[in-house]
Amino acid sequence: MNIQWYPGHMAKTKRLIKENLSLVDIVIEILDARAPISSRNPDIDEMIEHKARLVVLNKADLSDPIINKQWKNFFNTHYSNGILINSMMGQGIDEIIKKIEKMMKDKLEYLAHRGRKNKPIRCMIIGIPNVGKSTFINRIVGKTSVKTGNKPGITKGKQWIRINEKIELLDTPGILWPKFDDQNIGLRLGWIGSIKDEILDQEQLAFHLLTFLTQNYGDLIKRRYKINNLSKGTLEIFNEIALKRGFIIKGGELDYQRTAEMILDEFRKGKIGKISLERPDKT
Ligand SMILES: Nc1nc2c(ncn2[C@@H]2O[C@H](COP(=O)(O)OP(=O)(O)OP(=O)(O)O)[C@@H](O)[C@H]2O)c(=O)[nH]1
Ligand SMILES: [Mg+2]
Repeated sequence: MNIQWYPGHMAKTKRLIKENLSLVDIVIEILDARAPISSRNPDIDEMIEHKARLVVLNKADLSDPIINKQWKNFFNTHYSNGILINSMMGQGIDEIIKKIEKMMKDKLEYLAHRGRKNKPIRCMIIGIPNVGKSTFINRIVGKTSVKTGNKPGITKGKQWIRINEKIELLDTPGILWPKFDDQNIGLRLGWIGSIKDEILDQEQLAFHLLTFLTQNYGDLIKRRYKINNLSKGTLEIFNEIALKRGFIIKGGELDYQRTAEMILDEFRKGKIGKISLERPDKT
């Protein structure tokens, strides 16, 4: 499965980030807690240079709690910060505001000293498509200020949002990188819904996901799809799931497309269970 994707708007977003960088104090890099390495843009270090950075692992409600802790330690060790959050429900959001204020303490004091209290700290939110940037902003602001959606490519341009008298955020469109050297990165990005479904073969994507899940989260697959024996191979398991769900097309054939979409959808919504696709000790 060859995954290559770099539409024009990605190049535009990269320019947008570069052009606005001088206006911001902190870059908030949002990663997907299920795949913190694959969801990290390798160009980011080069793009944001020495700007202060806060690493946020979003969708921590969908990932494996044990591995979440390991990632938190990993990012705290290597990048001096890493906060686990759930933008849907708001967990971890307060910690972020405190962290931003702490990181910018000197600047806030300096501005207050100069009598320029109303100049806010500006944070740019960046991350790959569908990672939850806009949801995070809405949660932090406490109301729907920007559009969100369960597919990539929702945010089209930049937008400034004031969260309180001290902090202003800049929402940006999701950005992916030109090519995925490692096939597994492409797969994980497909699984978490950061690559448009239309350009990927859903059956292959789901088949690979099911293989990963039976190998790493076998008990969850057994429980969700009532499978007793996982040793029979992915194809057989896939067929069994299709049959159990009654996904059959005219003539009695199994509906692979529908089964594939269902497995991907259930994984993305966390219905199979709390699953991490990457762990720090395997990178
Ligand atoms: N379970 C869960 N879902 C989340 C979380 N944050 C965001 N989502 C969902 O993820 C989907 C994508 O959210 P958006 O905020 O639109 O993502 P985005 O990064 O702004 O996406 P683009 O604008 O397309 O780059 C939506 O369906 C959100 O409801 C989270 O912490 N947990
Ligand atoms: Mg968005």
